Amino acid sequence: PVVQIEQPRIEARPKTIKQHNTPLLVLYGSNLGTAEDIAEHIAEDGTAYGFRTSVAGLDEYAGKLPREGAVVVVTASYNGTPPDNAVEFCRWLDEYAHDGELDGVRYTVFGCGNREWAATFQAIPRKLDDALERYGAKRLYQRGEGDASDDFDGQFQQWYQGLWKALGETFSLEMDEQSRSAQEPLFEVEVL
Ligand code: FMN
Repeated sequence: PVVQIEQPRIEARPKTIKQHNTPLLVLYGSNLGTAEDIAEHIAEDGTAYGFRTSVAGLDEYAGKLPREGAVVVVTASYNGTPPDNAVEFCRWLDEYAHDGELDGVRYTVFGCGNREWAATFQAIPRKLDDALERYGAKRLYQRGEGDASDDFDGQFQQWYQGLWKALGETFSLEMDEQSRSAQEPLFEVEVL
């Protein structure tokens, strides 16, 4: 079955807080736009939280992950293989990356998947999460999994709620928790 996913809807945004300019790079692996939309919204919220944000497809950063700030990866899988704009990134990890190459990189991963592809559910997010750690990057926050055949939005929200706190702790930032309710969703992804 074809699963149609609506554009994420912005519910509320963090108020602008102190501009600390910590770099936040949000990378996506996406064919149909779900992971890309989520990446864009994470970046927008990051800007509102005072980060210096950028968003790009994973392939643009093959072999070039920054050691300053944080990297958030949002990616889908297609029959266990990478989305079109993550092929080179995965090839770099498979064939060229070596131990210690990613020392100093801090990252987290959210995977967009669908359990109807049971054998390869979350294959690429899991692979990237493992490989980044193996080559020396530090996971600053646990990987999240969204399942489009289930409560994708709820699963995303649960992961997302802890993301800014983890980033704040990693970089010793004063995140203004009173600027918004921690329980209030920033946006929803509806699976139709
Ligand atoms: N999800 C998985 O977890 N594992 C898969 O192997 C997988 N294969 C897919 C193959 C096809 C042809 C399609 C249409 C979807 C597949 N999915 C799989 C689900 C997509 O990864 C999921 O819908 C994701 O949100 C799509 O993200 P995108 O819109 O950013 O491309």
